[in-house]
Amino acid sequence: MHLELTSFPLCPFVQRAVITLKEKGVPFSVRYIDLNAPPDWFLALSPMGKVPLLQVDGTVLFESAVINEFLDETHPPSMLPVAPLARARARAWIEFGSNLIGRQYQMLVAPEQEGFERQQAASKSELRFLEAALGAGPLFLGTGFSLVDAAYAPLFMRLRLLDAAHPTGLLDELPKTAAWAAALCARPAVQGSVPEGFETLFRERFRAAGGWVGQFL
Ligand SMILES: N[C@@H](CCC(=O)N[C@@H](CS)C(=O)NCC(=O)O)C(=O)O
Repeated sequence: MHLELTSFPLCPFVQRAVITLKEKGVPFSVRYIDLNAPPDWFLALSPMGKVPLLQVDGTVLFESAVINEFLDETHPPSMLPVAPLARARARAWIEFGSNLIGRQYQMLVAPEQEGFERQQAASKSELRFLEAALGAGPLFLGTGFSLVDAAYAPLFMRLRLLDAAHPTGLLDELPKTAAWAAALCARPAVQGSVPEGFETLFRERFRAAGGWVGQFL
């Protein structure tokens, strides 16, 4: 099976798929595009004009959660629980993580401090739900790496960069979430899931985006 991922270097949703591929040790190739000037071949292939795309022997898959479930089903052992209820719960928290990634992006590009703080407050409320959902750790479902972990690692990696520049306090008083974030950021597959120079690219992009927080990056 030939797997070709289409990526934008800073995209957290692409990173979810890369983490899953690396955790499973599955070979794949990547081609990067510039989302500010997407090539015609990409626009012709991507139904929503978004990355990630995963071409599987030429068939196009899109949506990070769908891509990750496909990778999981085709490369056992599974990173999702077997029992339907536990499986559905894991999927629900993956979707919740997508929403948090969206809020993080809104924090990074909010033109005014007030908009930044509004997203920060909303993120904090949502993270409290996550804290309540976490077990004994160190990972979301315990000791085994799951697709929930793959879904949140990009969020926490970016939060670290943001916190180093302008402390958000988002993980303060959320000890389980903070420990989970640290465990994810320490994993080799997570560290190896971004292209070289990622931190610099991240800072440059969001400085250039003109958001209020960009001045600290
Ligand atoms: N729900 C999608 C979100 C993917 C997404 O938003 N990708 C962004 C880059 S991080 C994108 O391609 N944006 C281009 C656009 O919206 O035009 C997923 O989980 O794959």
